[in-house]
Amino acid sequence: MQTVLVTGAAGGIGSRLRKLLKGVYPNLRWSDVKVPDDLAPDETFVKADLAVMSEVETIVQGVQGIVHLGGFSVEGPWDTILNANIVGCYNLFEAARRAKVERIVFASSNHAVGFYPRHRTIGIDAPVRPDSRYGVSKAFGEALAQFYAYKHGLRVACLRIGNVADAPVDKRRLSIWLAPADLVQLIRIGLEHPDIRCEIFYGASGSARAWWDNSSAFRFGYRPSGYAENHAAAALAAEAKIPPDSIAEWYQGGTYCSDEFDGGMERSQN
Ligand code: 15L
Repeated sequence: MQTVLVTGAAGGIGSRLRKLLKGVYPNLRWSDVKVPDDLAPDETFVKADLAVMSEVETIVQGVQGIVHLGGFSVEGPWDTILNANIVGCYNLFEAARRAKVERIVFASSNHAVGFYPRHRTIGIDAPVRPDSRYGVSKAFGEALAQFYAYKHGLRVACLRIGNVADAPVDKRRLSIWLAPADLVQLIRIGLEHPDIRCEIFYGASGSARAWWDNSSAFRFGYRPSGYAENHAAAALAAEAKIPPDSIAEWYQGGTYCSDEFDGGMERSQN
């Protein structure tokens, strides 16, 4: 990988990666709809709106790999999700195909499967069960990945990211926390491993309370360095300050499930 494009450079994960990926690939091209506040003089940045195909075509020129973090990163109104995550993700994959990009690492999310109850351990064979319009857009991105991989030969790794932070911030995050260094490890597997075809990995570090069977990532050599339980005391102390929410606490997606909830199927057992 000579040149790697990373979209979403101004976001929370993108801002961390601008430091963590420095020097890993010879040329890094960063992009976002807004210029990052802390852009360094030695960083190559190209502004682009993912919803505008001509702008996406410009940023993908001459790159071999893409880390696609760009889009709206939480639940939002339909128009926002539609433009940033659905149209934007389609434009990214389609422009990548036209430009003969070899690989994409797609930042999917745990919210593509958020409506599984916490007592279930799910692998990558569980059907998507999005908990929000945002989660639906991530499931759409995973479907695009399969389409472009099997139809057009793009190599894609979809990372169902849990929660990237220095440490798990509450009880739910003890099950889904992803240490920044482990995210880098997963991205590098996606961009570099010779056997990547179209894979789904859970973006989680080690956890005694895991809800996900991440053997698909382990098969590709993923060995998480972070261990959530080391931070349990602080996370549980923070949890004690959060108001009770029986729906959020039942499902893996937390408040993404309880927000706007009127489904009646409270606490689905399966
Ligand atoms: C996500 O997908 C979001 O991007 C992030 O902001 C968090 O809400 C995270 O999921 C989470 O579930 O903690």
